[in-house]
Amino acid sequence: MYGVVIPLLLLVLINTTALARVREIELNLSVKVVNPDCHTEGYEVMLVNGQHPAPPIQVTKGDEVRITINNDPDSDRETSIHYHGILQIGTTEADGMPLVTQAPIPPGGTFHANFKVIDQTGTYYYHAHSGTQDSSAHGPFIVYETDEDWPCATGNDNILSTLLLGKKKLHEGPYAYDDERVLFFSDWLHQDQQKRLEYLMGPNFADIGVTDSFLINGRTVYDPSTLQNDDSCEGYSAIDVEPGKLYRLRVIGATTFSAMNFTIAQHRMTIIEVDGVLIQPYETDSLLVVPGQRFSVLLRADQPPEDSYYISTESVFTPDATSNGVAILQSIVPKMFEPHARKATVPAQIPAPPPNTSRQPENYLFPEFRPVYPERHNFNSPPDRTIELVPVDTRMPDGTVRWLVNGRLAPEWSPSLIQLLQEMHQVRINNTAIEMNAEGRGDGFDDGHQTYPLMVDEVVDFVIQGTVILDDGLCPAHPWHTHGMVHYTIAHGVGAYVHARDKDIRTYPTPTAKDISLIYPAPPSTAAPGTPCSWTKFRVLVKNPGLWATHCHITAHMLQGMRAVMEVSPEQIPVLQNNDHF
Ligand SMILES: [Cu+2]
Repeated sequence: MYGVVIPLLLLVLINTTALARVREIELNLSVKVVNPDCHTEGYEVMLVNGQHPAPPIQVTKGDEVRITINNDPDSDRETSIHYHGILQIGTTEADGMPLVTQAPIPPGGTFHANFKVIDQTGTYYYHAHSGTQDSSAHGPFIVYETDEDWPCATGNDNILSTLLLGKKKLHEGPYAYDDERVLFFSDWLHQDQQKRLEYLMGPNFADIGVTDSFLINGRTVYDPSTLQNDDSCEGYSAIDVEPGKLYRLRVIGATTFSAMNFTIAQHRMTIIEVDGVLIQPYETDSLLVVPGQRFSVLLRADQPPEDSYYISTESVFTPDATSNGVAILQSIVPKMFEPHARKATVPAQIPAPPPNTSRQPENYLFPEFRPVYPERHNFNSPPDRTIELVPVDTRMPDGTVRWLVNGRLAPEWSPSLIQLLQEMHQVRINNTAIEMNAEGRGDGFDDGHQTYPLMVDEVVDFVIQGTVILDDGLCPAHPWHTHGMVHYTIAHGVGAYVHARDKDIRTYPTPTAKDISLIYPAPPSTAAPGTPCSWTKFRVLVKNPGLWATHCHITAHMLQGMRAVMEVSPEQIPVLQNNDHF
């Protein structure tokens, strides 16, 4: 009998995987009070579908995604959702950047984001891009290579085949593993989200401070004694693994300003993915994750079964910050008729994270990463031109702090740049700004559109210059993110970038496509605020027409102006061609 059933079933499976699917997803945003770290009280934040983290969006490469976003009528704040790392090829209007690719969604409003996930796989996430909402309105966005690579536990369509044929391996590229888990890191502040926004943007802003708790999969415990005294405290997140199996951990750095290093007690990790791109195996026992950055690591559950192992975090670059992000890896032998979930066993004493022996920043930047699929581009070649961005935080006459980029305040288009361009008869790229920049005159900025115009097929290097910040002499790290395009970090250095002297420097022998680059931090100095103190250069091979924000992924910095918009070949942006689209 099986001889008949199985071939039929396989036929069905093969047929379904060949077809791109339409995935319809509804995201309902609303304001709720939550208390994920068992602090004395909860705080008011924006959530997606009432959950934190938000439910994962899972798609297969090539799928068409149709997302409906509803902002609750009682939410009292505008919102928008960005799909971080998804390139939005041909669909800039679905990128979710408020004031740039869309008007913000008002309370009670609805927005439809329709896009295809083209030629991308791996680990991404989605988050609100309005105000400070990204600290809570966020969830994983996973792109599988084929429908067969979906993990069973989270909606594999092939449960029947699993029952009949037994468990099979999951794959991506050359890698195979038994199952996968998500480690979703976020910051938690003991402050209402809207009050935080008012503080950051208002005249009383002093500094962005430190996080109160690191959450792992939406939970930690602020004060471990709560675990004994408060039954309502849900405790730490538990990650269940079966002894002997090989897991892909999808690590998502959804923090809003913290850079954190994490370790898993008694386990080593093999990094295989950075920002959606597969890399050759890289062994480590700790991993720095900065805001917006994702990794996948392979982890073998090879430690004694029926035991628990701490996943612990340590704040990097801000040593006085909390290190209370804790979760528990529990190794459980599955029992046939027992529910799998079990509350993690927590010893009374939470051990301090093990000391990190590789704390020098250069060890965090992984110049040794090598992509699985080699890049054809020669990164030693000169670019067509170089755009230098120098962000400086500045105390304004009204007492607020704003980051000026190349001396300019961040533009605020109303209701959005895309709509302003749509209303024009014809949108032309500013060739003069491009030519002048290529000749070393001007920084490439178009004063008309308040953007940096780029042309498809150009090779453009970006230098992001770190500068000494106000008040404390720090030269902090900035995790810089590009929307709508990948980039390749090719060099970094300390002090000021001087093009004539530094243009040929390369510090990354095998650049890997990414969407987050850490702008190199430097030791504190006595130099005046605004003094250049470190720099990082990344290369963009311009391909995707659209309006693409690029910004520091420390939300406070972005909101205060550390951002710019790349306007790529506007005459080729589909949504600017047919004006009746909107
Ligand atoms: Cu920053």
